[in-house]
Amino acid sequence: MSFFKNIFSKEKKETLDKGLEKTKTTFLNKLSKAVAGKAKVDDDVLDNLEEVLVSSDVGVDTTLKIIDRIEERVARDKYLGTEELNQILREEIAALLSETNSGDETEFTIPENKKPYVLMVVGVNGVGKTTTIGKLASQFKKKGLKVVLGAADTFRAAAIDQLQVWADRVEVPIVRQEMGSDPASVAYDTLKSGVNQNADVIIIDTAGRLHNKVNLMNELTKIKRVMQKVVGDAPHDVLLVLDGSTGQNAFEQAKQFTKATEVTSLAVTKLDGTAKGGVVIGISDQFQIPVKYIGVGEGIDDLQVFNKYEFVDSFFK
Ligand SMILES: Nc1nc2c(ncn2[C@@H]2O[C@H](COP(=O)(O)OP(=O)(O)OP(=O)(O)O)[C@@H](O)[C@H]2O)c(=O)[nH]1
Ligand SMILES: [Mg+2]
Repeated sequence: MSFFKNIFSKEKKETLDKGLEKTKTTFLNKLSKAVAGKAKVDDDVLDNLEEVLVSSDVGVDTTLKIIDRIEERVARDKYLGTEELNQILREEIAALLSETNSGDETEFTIPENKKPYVLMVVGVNGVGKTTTIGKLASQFKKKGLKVVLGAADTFRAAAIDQLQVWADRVEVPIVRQEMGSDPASVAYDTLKSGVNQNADVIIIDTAGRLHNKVNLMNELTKIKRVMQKVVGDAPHDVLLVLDGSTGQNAFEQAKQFTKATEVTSLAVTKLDGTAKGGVVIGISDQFQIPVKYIGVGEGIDDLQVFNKYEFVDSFFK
């Protein structure tokens, strides 16, 4: 058992390393420029470091926390060589993240006492909701769980078809209606069907694009209310998907969405191919809502349970 677990962890690490490559290379390049010609960490180096962190999308508030920690260390240790800065940053960022709710899990799991476990996926258009649902369905299915998908993004015909493609690929049932039908009605049908089929996990896709924000939020509220007619405490998780490649934009979206509707967990996608992966550090630090998953590619296995220690490890390796 532990043998297989080790193999899996190694694969996970390789995927994560590959996914974070651009972020890491860019970051480490900037970092080495920031300390060029300097033997010790002084005010100049700290100023440069601040710029490096902000420009790596860590976010201003989190950057200031990190700089404070390093200043404290400089004051305590008197002499900090710049060649140690990488290691020190890694330690301080890990320590900072250890205080957050994000990234405590290592495996795709759901609570045992919720059956069916209802997961509703929200977020603005194009962030990777449907893809994340497909990947999640695959992971849950691998765990031996029975998964049912609900195509409650009825705003575009293509959205329904796209979820169907994932359902076919993963080989899980999907509940769908015509384009333009009431999303709450699709969600209701999905929960009914899930309960009938004795499903363990039900995942509901929702539209990111409606005529305006108020409409969107009202619709999400309505979907929740209608689902509760079937499963009293549904949804058990409202997962907000954010596109990590938009950097600070993802951050803003998280702020606005969490203000407008109840969100219980976060997924940050498209970390591969972007240098903005630092945003995960800022989001983990700034939100009470945990980052649960990260997307590191378009493939079916390119969704990972976010673990802050693995993340920091890959980030600084
Ligand atoms: N590289 C990369 N691409 C991703 C990732 N996640 C999603 N994508 C791509 O992002 C694009 C949009 O993904 P969707 O899943 O359709 O996004 P959505 O939020 O459902 O979009 P709408 O249905 O239009 O609201 C697709 O081309 C996906 O393949 C990721 O982790 N990495
Ligand atoms: Mg979609």
